[in-house]
Amino acid sequence: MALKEVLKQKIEEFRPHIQHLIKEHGKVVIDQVTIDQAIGGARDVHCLVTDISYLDPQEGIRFRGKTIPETFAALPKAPGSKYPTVESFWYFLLTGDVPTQAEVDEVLAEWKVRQYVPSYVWDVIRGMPRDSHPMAMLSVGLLAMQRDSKFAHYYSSGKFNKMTAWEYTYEDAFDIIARIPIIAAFIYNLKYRSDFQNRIGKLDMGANFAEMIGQCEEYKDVARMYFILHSDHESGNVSAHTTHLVNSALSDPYYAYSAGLNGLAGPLHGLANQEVLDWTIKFKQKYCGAAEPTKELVTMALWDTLKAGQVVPGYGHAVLRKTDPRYMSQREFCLATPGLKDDPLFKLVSMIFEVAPGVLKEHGKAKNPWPNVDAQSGVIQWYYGLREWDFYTVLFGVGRSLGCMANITWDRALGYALERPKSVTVSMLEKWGDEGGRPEIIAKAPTLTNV
Ligand code: HAX
Repeated sequence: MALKEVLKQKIEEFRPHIQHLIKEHGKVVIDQVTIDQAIGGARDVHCLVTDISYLDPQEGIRFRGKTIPETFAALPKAPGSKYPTVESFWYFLLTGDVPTQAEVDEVLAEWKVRQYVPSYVWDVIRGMPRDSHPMAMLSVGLLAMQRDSKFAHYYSSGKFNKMTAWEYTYEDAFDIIARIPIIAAFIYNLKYRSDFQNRIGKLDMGANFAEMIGQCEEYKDVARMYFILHSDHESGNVSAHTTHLVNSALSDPYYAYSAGLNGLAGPLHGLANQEVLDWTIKFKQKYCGAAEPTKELVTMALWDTLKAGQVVPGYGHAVLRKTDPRYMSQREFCLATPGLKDDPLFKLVSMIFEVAPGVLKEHGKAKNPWPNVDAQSGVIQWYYGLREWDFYTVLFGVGRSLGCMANITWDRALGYALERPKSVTVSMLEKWGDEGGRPEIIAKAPTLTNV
């Protein structure tokens, strides 16, 4: 059965769960919000719903209930590779089912049809100053295609129906995922090379991307692994949440993911991967000179960073309280890749991994002193000769499109509402602080004990 039909069946089976929850348990309390959470970025407030992935603070991410190693083991692999294709992962993320090879081939064939990028997109990106950040180019390139949105056309057709709206989100999602690696490769070649060729061959997404940016055979697995690992991290992170929020106004997926990419471009979020490389290379230049890096020098550099009031990029996380399994997965890739495991930069990043958690614990601020995904990802790109580190967040953005598009397809299918939390003023908070809580909540306090 075609993917859209499988999804349709699953959506119809799943919808009654949402209707039942709202009707039977709609007023059950699942969290409370404190003043420090209201001021502190809603950290740990349980008020978003997604079934695409779940992030446990100790265990890390599960995609559709599977850990990273389980996901990699379960999915059909690319020909001659230990890694699954991105196509198989997309099927899995969207449906929760491990696809057969025939189902993967269908996705691949569909992406081939959809990955044509209109030529005006190249003109728009070419028209930007060449020193524009590649994330700005990616976001603009995607937004430029908004006129192609099937969702937007459907909405303005006068026949809009909430029950079928997801089908148009799905169409846009497929188009965006098929096109975004092509745009990313174009940006890479425009900025750093000069021979862009839009190779729409028979290859899967990872392999095709590797070829488009002139990479070697081995890099095909790097691209597959990278896009899958960066795809989704439940829905509260800035890129996924922004995409969800913008889409909740029924802005189409082009508007929504362009906004999500702008959030991903923040140094506390996806841009941290370029910051890690920048920090590491500058560390070598400033502290080591011709000498080999040592743990003492790394410790000194970390403290200098912290004393200057800066964050150590690639360390810490808003939810995780242990080493990010996405970090470990990439580290394992490095250890299993002959030249890479002896690469000086990988050895330095491993040394930072040995030292930084202790320094951050002693510093005493970061709730999580362990590395996140971004601490490891740049080293792999660097090793394969992709040394323009301002491009690294674009790679993240290609991968993150999978999670964001799967999420908003389901958002529309389940009719999730316009997102609109309530604001309060500082003087209200001061009053409620003095009074021990908001009066309406204090009055209902006994129910909170059920939390
Ligand atoms: N270095 C130094 N200080 C850090 C720190 C780090 N790596 N991580 C957290 N802190 C500090 C915070 O700045 C904060 O200080 P203030 O009280 O002075 O504001 C304090 O520790 C408490 O922060 P937290 O509760 O532990 O962390 P947050 O949830 O507020 O923020 C961040 C999570 C990931 C943004 C944070 O750990 C950070 O800035 N890390 C470095 C940047 C980074 O690696 N970002 C990528 C995260 C993963 C991701 O989203 N990838 O896309």
